[in-house]
Amino acid sequence: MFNISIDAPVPIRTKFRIQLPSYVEGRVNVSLIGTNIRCDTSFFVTPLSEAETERWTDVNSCSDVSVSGIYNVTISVTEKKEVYCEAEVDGGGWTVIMRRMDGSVDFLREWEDYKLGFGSLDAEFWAANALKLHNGCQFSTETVDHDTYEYGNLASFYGSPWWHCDTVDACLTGYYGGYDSNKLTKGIGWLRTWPYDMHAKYVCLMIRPN
Ligand SMILES: [Ca+2]
Repeated sequence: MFNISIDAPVPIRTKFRIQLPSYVEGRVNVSLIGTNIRCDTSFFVTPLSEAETERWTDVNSCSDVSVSGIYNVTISVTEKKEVYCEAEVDGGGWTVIMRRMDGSVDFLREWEDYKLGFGSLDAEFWAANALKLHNGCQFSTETVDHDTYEYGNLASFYGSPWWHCDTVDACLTGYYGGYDSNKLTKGIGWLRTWPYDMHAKYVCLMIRPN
């Protein structure tokens, strides 16, 4: 059991998972028919699995793996694709579609980047085809306004490309680096954790079939 404190350090190279208090954990405002989605945010950085020996292994899906790591999964009859599978959280079987952990990748990107995916499966990334997810609202980026907010573009105002509707309740693609008085609305936030003084250092967004 870990004591939840914002000041507590993460044991280096230790494999563990923190049970988050309910107010920083929850379901992202995105629905997907036939699929579960889970979003974990934390004020700590969760060490990645070091299952290097499993890398490149062909599997049908993340449901088939028992150790978290990068696998070559079957997308269709003719196509395979590398993805990061999470095998330990809540029974496993998750395909990770987004992770942020150190600020090494810029998430304030254009539409095409979000469509194709970017970053590194070893660290921070956005997985391709994630735009197929939707919550009834369309995905917006800084220069592509698809939200229903009539006075402007929330993705631009909050520095966070997302499936924004007419308000912002998730800022998972926001600026990595915490509170900045000049960037009040820019940070990695989730419901009540933002936009004030609690910015997540770790985000993991993942999906699995029902
Ligand atoms: Ca708008």
